[in-house]
Amino acid sequence: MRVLVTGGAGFIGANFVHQTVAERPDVAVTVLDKLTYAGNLDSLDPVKDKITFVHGDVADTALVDRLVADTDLVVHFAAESHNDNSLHDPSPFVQTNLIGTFALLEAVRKYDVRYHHISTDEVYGDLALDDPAKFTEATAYNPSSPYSSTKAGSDLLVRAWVRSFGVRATISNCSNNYGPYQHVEKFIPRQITNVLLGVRPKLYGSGTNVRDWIHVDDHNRAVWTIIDKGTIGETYLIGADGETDNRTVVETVLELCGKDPSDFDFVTDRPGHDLRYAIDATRLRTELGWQPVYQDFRSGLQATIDWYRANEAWWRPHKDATEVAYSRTEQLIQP
Ligand code: NAD
Ligand code: TDX
Repeated sequence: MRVLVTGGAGFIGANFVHQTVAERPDVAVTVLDKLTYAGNLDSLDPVKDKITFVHGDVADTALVDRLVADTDLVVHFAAESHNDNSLHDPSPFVQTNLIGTFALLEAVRKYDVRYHHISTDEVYGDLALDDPAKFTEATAYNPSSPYSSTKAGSDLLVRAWVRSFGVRATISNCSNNYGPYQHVEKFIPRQITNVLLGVRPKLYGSGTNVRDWIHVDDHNRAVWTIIDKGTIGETYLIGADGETDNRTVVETVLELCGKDPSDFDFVTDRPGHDLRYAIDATRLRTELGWQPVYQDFRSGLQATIDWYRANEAWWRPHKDATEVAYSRTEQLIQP
């Protein structure tokens, strides 16, 4: 089977490529990636002799047409993925997340190629902290940020291309991922690398916001499960019951690094900051038989800290520029 993985030099896509090369010797992987600030070829170094890498843009219709004509499956990870960036400059989010998805959909439609669309739980907006509800496949779309609204729009394009043109597509909406190769702009790697460098972690607002953490390998195994067993045209939510508030995450990182768990700072909150995400993955578990391997967030976090400690050469070149960008808008506040 030939698979075109878009965004394969990013966090989740690179882990998907590693897992696929290790566990599916019958699959030939081609990665299409623009290598934006978030893409890193070093993340593919361990598998570089076993895959084909194409440097290019998912919105480049001629290139996408040529690559899709020559594949059996497209798994579309490529996106602008950081909420904070989308608040400063939404333009690349509209271009890549909407126009890029449109280009892929037109190509898979033309060549009748199976397509899996990677999306996020943020398309559903947020939940109150004390609400017993979780997101399900039936929850109405209500995105908050430029990032999540462009992801929601891209999901809707996929649904329309399934219904109007018979495109053979599935969609997955996953909760917050953690694990190796995640860019240091994101919450968990930012705080781990801060602590490793002796810098105090930074919590937005009151630190009470809740995210539903899942290990990236569990996300990617769920994606393969949906490709193997999912029903065309359907959406599946992916989550591992990992609800944790941000303050607890920071305290746990500090503790696992042997530091004082209260040694962090509060900084200005993200505008429009979603309060809580929570996924009900019953459908994926019962209909398709998927279960997460990483059931214990604390041990998954420990393994992730160990990875960042052992792979400073991977993240150190990107750390200073990331922190300079944050320092332009971030200010210390009292709790
Ligand atoms: P990332 O920012 O780490 O990686 C994105 C990759 O896409 C990079 O390699 C980048 O170079 C590439 N890219 C960006 N624009 C491109 C373009 N126009 N053409 C080709 N390549 C381009 O993102 P991630 O965290 O790995 O997220 C991957 C996907 O998973 C995204 O679609 C995101 O919305 C979704 N998702 C992420 C999470 C999470 O917690 N990180 C959770 C749920 C869903
Ligand atoms: O320094 C920080 N301090 C802080 O308190 C950063 C970077 C973040 N935060 C908070 C904001 C969020 O409540 O931590 C939480 C997680 O933040 P991010 O890592 O930026 O993730 P989030 O905005 O929740 O979105 C992530 O999950 C869903 C991914 O970036 C998206 O691509 C995915 O769709």
